[in-house]
Amino acid sequence: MIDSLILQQGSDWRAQAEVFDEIFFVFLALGTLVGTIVVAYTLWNVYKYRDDGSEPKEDFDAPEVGELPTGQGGPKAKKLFLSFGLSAIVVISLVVYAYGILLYVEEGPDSDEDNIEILVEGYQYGWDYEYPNGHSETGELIVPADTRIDISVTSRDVWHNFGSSELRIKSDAIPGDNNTNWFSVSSEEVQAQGGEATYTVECFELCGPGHSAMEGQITVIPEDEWESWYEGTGNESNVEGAASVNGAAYGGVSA
Ligand SMILES: [Cu+2]
Repeated sequence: MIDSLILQQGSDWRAQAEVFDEIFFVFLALGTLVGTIVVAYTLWNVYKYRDDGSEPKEDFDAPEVGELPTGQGGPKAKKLFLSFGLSAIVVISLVVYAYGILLYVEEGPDSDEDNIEILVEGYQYGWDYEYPNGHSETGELIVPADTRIDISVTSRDVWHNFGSSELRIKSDAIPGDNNTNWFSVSSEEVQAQGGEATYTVECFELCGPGHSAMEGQITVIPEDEWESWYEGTGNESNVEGAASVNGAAYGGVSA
């Protein structure tokens, strides 16, 4: 369930996939535990206080609507306030826990080394990626392993949504707006996938008749391989002019 390999090697970075799976597991476990206790306690009381005909009915003091139960809850309805209190503690703990862990997802891990910033631009129907040196690619985003990749997502026409299910990243692509997100893939994972880890990119916002075919790919390669590839693109960009060079130099999909 949890793919803990999508991290930076040898660091305490946690992949978004791992964080989301943990939140899901904690809520599932706690929900199951609380649900089991509540249902079991209810059934036990239903059995314990069943009407077996032995109690006289005339002097039964039935509670009225809006009245706090006092009888079985003790003189000050202890059980009632105990259950309210426990529920409040559980709910507040979950809110604080989930908020804290989602802040990490929002901000990303601390990185001593340089992060790589990629500008992602959606269009009908595909994805363009622009690297810091001005080089751009269509369809396939090639990035190094063990590096934090910061993406800034926008669109040049209508609303799209850039996302990869496997990496658990997803960001709205809105014209005139930039949404940021990040991901990182470890070199162990790249090795496990045979020296090149690939992840499908899809559009998650219905954007027109070509929406369902609006796919791209994120390709993660070892850092040294990536660096020599990236240097090549820099030269290429200098020769042919920045911004709109579409050399599918590394090979793989192109839109
Ligand atoms: Cu789209």
